[in-house]
Amino acid sequence: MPMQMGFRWYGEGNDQITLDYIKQIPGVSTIVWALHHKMPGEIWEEAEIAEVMDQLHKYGFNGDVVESVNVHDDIKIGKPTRDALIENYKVCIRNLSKFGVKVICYNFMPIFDWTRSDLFHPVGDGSTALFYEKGMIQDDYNAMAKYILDFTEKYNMSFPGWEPERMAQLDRLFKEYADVDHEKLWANLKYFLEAIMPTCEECGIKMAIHMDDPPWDIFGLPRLLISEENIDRFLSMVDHPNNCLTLCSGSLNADPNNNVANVVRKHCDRIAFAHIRNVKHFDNGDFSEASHRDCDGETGILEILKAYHECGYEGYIRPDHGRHLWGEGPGTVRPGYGLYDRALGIMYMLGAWDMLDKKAGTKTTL
Ligand code: DNO
Repeated sequence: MPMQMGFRWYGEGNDQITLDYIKQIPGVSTIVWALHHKMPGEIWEEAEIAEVMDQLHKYGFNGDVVESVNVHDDIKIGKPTRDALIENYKVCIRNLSKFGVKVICYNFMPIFDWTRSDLFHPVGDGSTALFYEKGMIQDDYNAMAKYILDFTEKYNMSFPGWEPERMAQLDRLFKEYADVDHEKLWANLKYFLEAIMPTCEECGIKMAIHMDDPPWDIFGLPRLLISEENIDRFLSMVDHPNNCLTLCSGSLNADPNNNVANVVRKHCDRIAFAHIRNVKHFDNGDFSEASHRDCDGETGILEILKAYHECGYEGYIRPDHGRHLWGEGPGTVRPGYGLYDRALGIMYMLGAWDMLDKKAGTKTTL
């Protein structure tokens, strides 16, 4: 099975980009989807899954990859309620497998998912992109959350991982995480994975943990998937073929010391899902997201693609955040998830991939 190209889609009535538009991008076979109305811990019902699958199949897409089935904070904190929540997670795995899902992307970041200080920052060419100003993500988590939530409220959209119901309880959540240090979070991650691995094996589903974004502790909360060393630890901690990675190049390389191509070469068989995102670094620790073109950032996009090609990568890949172009902006597009730059990203990746095929005398049919 060759690698498959995916495109993230937020669902009917929840994404301005329609499936018939996505269909016109060359090479896309997989829609990366989720039931975005579900809170962490809730069961994904079969009928709800079937409805989305029918929409995808009508266009000839598969729905092999779900991003994300979010993990409840009680599991991350290690509260006594976690066992019942893990049982619910297993039901989700079983239900998804009945409709052919192969990969579940998730993350194990305490409280916050991806974190940025500016969602539409000028890139300098008339477009905008997600931006992280280090100085602004220091002490005041309420201010940062308010910025994101005001945005979602103003434009009547929700962001996965930023559920207003959960965000309304930030102070309580921070208290509950007070004694969760790195080691405790590792132990809770291990407990969760060991509990679900038999179900994953039985269902043929790979659990693919997303890198922490950004890859360092924020607001005093521990983060684990932040470096090659910690990825090694994660994979050997639960050394099971269904325990895999969503290797997000941009999240990992937000720390410029991380060499993503090295991780690909070392762990290719455990990467179920590849996110390709480019990052431009500034000396003071700030970073901006950039086009997928190699020279527009420092993530090493070509070297990463070369590593995947050399390893005979057989997983799913998708362009990750792009810039907002040609009239895309607040209210018309989800930050990072416009149509145009992600489509350009796919063409860039396929161009590189076709050339790698040509050089190696191989052929990938996408
Ligand atoms: C941001 C995404 C993340 C990712 C989750 C996975 O755009 O990369 O929100 O989907 O962290 O659980």
